[in-house]
This record gives sequence, structure tokens and C-alpha cells, in this order.
Amino acid sequence: MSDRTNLPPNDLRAFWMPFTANRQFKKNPRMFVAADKMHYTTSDGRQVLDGTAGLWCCNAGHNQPRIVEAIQKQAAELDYAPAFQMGHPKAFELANRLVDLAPDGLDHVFYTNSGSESVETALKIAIAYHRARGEGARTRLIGRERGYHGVNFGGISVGGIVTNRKHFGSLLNGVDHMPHTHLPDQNAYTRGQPEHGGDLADELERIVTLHDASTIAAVIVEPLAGSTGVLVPPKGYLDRLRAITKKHGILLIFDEVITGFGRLGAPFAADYYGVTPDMITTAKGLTNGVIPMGAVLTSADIHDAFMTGPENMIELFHGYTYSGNPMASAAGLATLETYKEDGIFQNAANLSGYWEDALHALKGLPHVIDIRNTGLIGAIELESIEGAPTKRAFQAFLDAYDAGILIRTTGDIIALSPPLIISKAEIDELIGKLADVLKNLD
Ligand code: PXG
Repeated sequence: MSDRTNLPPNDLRAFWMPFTANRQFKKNPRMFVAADKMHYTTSDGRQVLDGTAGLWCCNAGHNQPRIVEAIQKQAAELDYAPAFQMGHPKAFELANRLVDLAPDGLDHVFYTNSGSESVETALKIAIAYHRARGEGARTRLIGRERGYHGVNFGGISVGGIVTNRKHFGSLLNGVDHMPHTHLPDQNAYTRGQPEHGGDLADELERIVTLHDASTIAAVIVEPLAGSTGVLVPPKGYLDRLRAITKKHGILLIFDEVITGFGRLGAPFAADYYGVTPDMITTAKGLTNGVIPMGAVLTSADIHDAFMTGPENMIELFHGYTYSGNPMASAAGLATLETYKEDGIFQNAANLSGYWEDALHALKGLPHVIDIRNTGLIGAIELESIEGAPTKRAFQAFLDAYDAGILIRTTGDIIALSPPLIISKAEIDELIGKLADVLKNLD
């Protein structure tokens, strides 16, 4: 164990930490005090290689000069402007840049402050869209088992993670779920898209038949499910979802909070898989994780359905105090410029083959039962300790941290998603150190 006694003096009790084992953490805290490019600095002065881009958000790496400068300048120039019935230029400029980057057909941007808020926004827009067109009975929302769509009530209702749902009452009603697509028996050790499971999209037909299409507003899926352990869409699956939703007049929402902004080597997973949804939810990489910001990208058809009635009327009764706020807009603009000028998505695309080979070389190490990957995402699934699920992977996380690499675990799955500026040497270091951790794991 490294020496972690040199913490800044502090009382850790007041901060109720999110998605954290608070009591365990506070007995033996892990603190980052600085970050630059691919590395964090811990409070005890160690360098930790970032294998997770923070929480899947710092796609351009840390301490990017353009972003730092843009935020500093913006704070001194215009700190805040009211978001309702007022505007400021950078929010409009960023929306235009986002539309330029988005798949053709997604022409409008609604700002939020997080992935969770983007999801709530998209679900509300979907229901209100149908109502605006005189199809007010279309209120049902369809999600998927093992889906993660943030932590607000809409998101956990369409989401499919038992622990995120069961403590919080009866949730939204009128929600149904498609089966997840994780078929380890058939698809273990697949590189890229699995062969088996594309036909699971037909479960949507079954659900549509059960409820009748006239009651269904939208289907929401992560094109590649990140949080529940990197579930790569089987071949043909997303195309089939698109065909079925289109046939029945149901909106298709891709939750690209993780897959957006280059994670797969293309701007969005929609581009990577060649399937365009009606809405895309984003956050995280939009500002490189530096300032909270999310955005929902919508088709012109959806947007235009609201632009009726008297011009003095608010068209959509929804929005946040910080929607498109100046600091976040400045961070977003500088982030998109950094992605473009530094060829960051291209770097991800160029390295994805090297990444894939490095990951799959872990096959055969103790406890490893599956490895999967796409773009600069990877997952290593470990066999659970009998009666103690999550314990083995969490131990790997702690050992990895001591070894100087940051990984994420979900259940007994290790998920990797490094900043897209990673080099081959850093991939070797990350995977090499992880291999050593796995070799020494109980
Ligand atoms: N949708 C998706 C697909 C996400 O991955 C959210 C919505 C919610 O975003 P906010 O900004 O409200 O947290 C997410 C967030 C992990 C991990 O390690 C994943 C997320 C957040 C934190 C950790 O898998 N995804």
C-alpha cells in the first residue's frame, strides 16, 4: 500500500459522496489534487495514468490550454446571463457548432447541465411532441434492461439497473423495457460488434404489439451501453430498432452521454454505426467534463412541431437556470475547437486497433471470462467471487490505483475509457499494469 497519510487537513464527514461507499472511502481516502494531459496527481504526490477519462468525460485529456483560457476569459467577461427570454452569443455559436458536428438531420440543440437532465429533457420533448401533433395518447416510454440513463426519475424509470431503481418507489408508470443484449455464452471475446443478438431488437415489435403503437412516444437506448459494463450492440441491432420505430411513428433516442464526442473514433455512435435517431442526448465530453453541461440534439421535425401558435407564447415549458450558461458555452466552444484542431477523434480511430489488440492480450489471465471493445472503450469481465459479487473487481480497482492507473468497475466488470489523446506507449503502460494487477488478484 502506498502512503496516503499526507492528505490536506480536512474533515470528510459533511460531504455525502455520490455513488460511493462513503464509510469505506473516508477511512482510506483517495484524493486527486491536480491533473495534466493523461495523468492525475494524488494528494500524496503520485502520478496516476487516467484510464477512464475521469468518468468518461475528459476526452481531450486534462488541463487543455484552450479550454482553461476560455473559461478564465469568460468568467471575467460575462459570468452569467439569464437563460429564459434572454440570450448571449456563445450559446448560439455553440449550438451551431454542435449541429455542424451532429449527424445530418439533427438540427437543434436544447441545453441542460448533465446527462441525467438531457435524458429527462428528451423524454419530455418526446411526449410533448406527439401531443403537439395531436397524438396525445403517445405517452409510453420504452427503455432496456441494463440501460443507464442517469439518476433522475425519468432516467431510472427507463433505465434497467436494479440497484438504481428499487430504493425509489414506483417510478414513472407507462414504461416498458426491452431485453439487454449481453449474451456472454455466444459472444465472449468478441472484437467490436457481436455476431449474436441482433434479433433481440424484434422484442420491440412484441412490446409495440402489446401496448399498441398509438400509446408509445419513444424508445431510448444507449447505442453502446457503457455503465453496465460495455455492452456493444450486436450486428444489425440498431438498424432494426430504427426500422421498427420508424414504421410505428415512435421516436428513437440515442443516449450518447458516453459515446458522444469521439469515444468510438467518430463524432457520435450514430455516425459510427450509421443509424440516425430522432434525438441524441449528450453531456460529459461536450465540455471535456470541465464545466457541467449537457445538450439534447433534435431533428427539425421535432423542433418545428412546437413552433406553432402565437409568437408571444413559450413553445416548450421546460429549461434550467443554467441552460447554455456562458461559462459552459465557452468551455464547449473551446472543447470542440480542441477536438478539431488536435485531430482527437482521429487519434481515437487510429488507435482503436492497437487498443483492441492490447486488451485482448489479457485473455487467459486469472478470473478473466470475457473481453470486449469498440473505439477507445474496453471491458474485462471477471468471474465473481462466490457470494460476494463486485468484490473482486473493486479489489482490482484499489490495486490498480496503488499501481498508478485509474480504472472503473461496475459489478465485476472493469471498464476502460482513456482520454482520446492516449499514445501507444500509454496504452502499453495501462494494460501492462492492469495485467500485473490481474495476475496478483485473489
Ligand atoms: N446517460 C448515460 C448513457 C450515461 O452514461 C448519464 C446518462 C447521466 O449523466 P450525468 O451527467 O447525469 O451523470 C450517464 C452517466 C460509469 C459512470 O463509471 C457512468 C456515468 C456516470 C458516472 C459513472 O460507468 N454515466
